Amino acid sequence: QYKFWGTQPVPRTDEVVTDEGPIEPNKPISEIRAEPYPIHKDFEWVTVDLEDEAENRDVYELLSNNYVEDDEATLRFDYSAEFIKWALMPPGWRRDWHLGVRVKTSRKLVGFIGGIPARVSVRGKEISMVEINFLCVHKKLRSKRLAPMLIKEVTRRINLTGIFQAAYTAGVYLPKPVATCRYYHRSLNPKKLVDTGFSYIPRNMTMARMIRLYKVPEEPKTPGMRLMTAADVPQVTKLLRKYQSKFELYHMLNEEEVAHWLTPIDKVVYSYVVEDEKKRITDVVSFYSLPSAVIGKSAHSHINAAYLFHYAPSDLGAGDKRLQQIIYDALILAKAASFDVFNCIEFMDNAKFIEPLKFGRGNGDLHFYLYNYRCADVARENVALFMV
Ligand code: NHW
Ligand code: EN5
Repeated sequence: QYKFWGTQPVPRTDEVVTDEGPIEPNKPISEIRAEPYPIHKDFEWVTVDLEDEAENRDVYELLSNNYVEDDEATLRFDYSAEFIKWALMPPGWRRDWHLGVRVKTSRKLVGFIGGIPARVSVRGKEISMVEINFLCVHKKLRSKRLAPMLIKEVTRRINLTGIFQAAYTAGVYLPKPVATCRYYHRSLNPKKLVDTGFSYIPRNMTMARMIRLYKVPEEPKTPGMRLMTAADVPQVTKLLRKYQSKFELYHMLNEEEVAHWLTPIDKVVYSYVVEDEKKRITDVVSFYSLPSAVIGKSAHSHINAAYLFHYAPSDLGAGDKRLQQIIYDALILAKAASFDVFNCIEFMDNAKFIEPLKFGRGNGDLHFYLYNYRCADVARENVALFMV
C-alpha cells in the first residue's frame, strides 16, 4: 500500500489532521541533491521548451494519446497545444519545471510533469507553492514506477528554487486529500452527449423532452454582459480578490496573473464581465475549453466541454439569484460558442446554482492535495482552487 507515497511528506490516509503547517522543514540549498536522479539507461531527462513549436507538439501528442480517461475509457481529455502553453506559462513560469522523459534512441517523449508557481492562501495563510499538473506516462510504460521518478525529479528542481510546498488535484484517491468534490455536468447538446456515451436517456424521458429541457436562449440575459478585455483587468482583479477572500483554499491572483488567466483566448479561455451604466464592472464569469476525444466508435470525434473557471458575482442584494443569473449567462454563451456540455465541480458557492440550472451529478470526483503541508479537511464550499 502506497510504496511511494508512504515515503513522501503527505498525511497518512488514516491520519486525522488537526494541526497546520509544513510536514518537513525547508532544507538549505546545500542539502538538496544537485544532480538529476538516475534514470534507466534507455531514457533521459529533458527540459521541455514549450516555446518551441515541435516540443509543444510532442507534449500535445503524449497527452492526447495517454492522458486522463473516465472510468470506462469512453473519453480522454484532449487539451489543445495552445491550451498547454497557456496552462504552463503563467507569470513567473520556469522552463525547468516542464520536465519530460525521452527514449534515448528514438527521442520519443514518453513522460511529462509540469509545475507552475502560485501563491496559495490556506486558511488565511499565504504560501508560495507550485501547482503540479499534466503528469503523464505513455501507456506502454505504465506500472514501471516512472511516475514516482518524475515526481521526485520535479520536486528536486522546485526545491532548488527554495519552494517546499505544492498543490495538485487528481481523480484518483491518494494520501490524503484536503477536500473531495464531485463533478457536475450541464447538458447543452443532449443528443450528441447521448450518442457519444457521455450521457444517457433517463427512464421516463425521451430525447425530444431532453432537448426541450436543456434548451437555453441565444443571448445572455444580464444587461451589460460583454466579453472581458485587457482594460478590465484592474477592476476584475479587485472583484475576484474580494470574492475569493471568503474561501479557505484559493490561488491568490495579482493583476498580471488575472491578465494571463482571464483575458480571452479563442478556443482556450472565455471571460465575460457585467458593466453597469456608470462603466463599473460588477460581475465576472469565465470558463475554459477542454474537449474530450471519444475513444470508441462514434459519429463524433470529440465532445466540446466548457469548464467553469474563475467567477465573482456582484453583491447587489440579489443574493443567490445573482450568482444563478451570471452562471445561466455563461451557459448561454457556451452554447452560442458550440460547447456540448458545461462542467463544474461542487465547490465554492456552486451548490446554489447546480440544481436550479439543471446540472446533473457526474460519476467522477476531484480530490485536492497539498504536498508537505498538513491542513485539516476543508469543507467543499470553502474550496476555491482552480487547476485546469
Ligand atoms: S492528475 C492526472 C494524472 N495523470 C493521469 O491520470 C494520466 C493517465 N495516467 C498516467 O499517465 C493531475 C499514469 O497512470 C500515471 C501513473 C503517470 C498517473 N498523482 O509509474 P507508476 C496531475 O497531473 C502513484 C500522483 O508505476 P503509472 C497531478 C501511485 O499511487 N501519484 O504508475 C499530479 C503509485 O504510488 P504508490 C499517482 O500508472 C500530481 C505510483 O504512482 C497518480 O505507470 C503528482 C505508481 O507509479 C497521480 N495522478 O503512472 C504529485 N497516479 O505510493 C505531485 C498514480 O501507490 C506532488 N500515482 O505506490 C508534488 C510534487 C512537487 C513538490 C514541490 C515542493
Ligand atoms: C487535473 N486538473 O471521470 C485534474 N470525468 O464526472 C485531472 N463522467 O465525465 C483529474 N463512462 O458523469 C480529472 N456523465 C478527473 C476526472 C476524470 C474524468 C472523469 C467524469 C466526471 C465524467 C461522465 C461519464 C463519462 C462516460 C461514462 C458522466 C453523466 C452525464 C450527466 C448525467 C446526468 C444528467 C446530465 C449529464
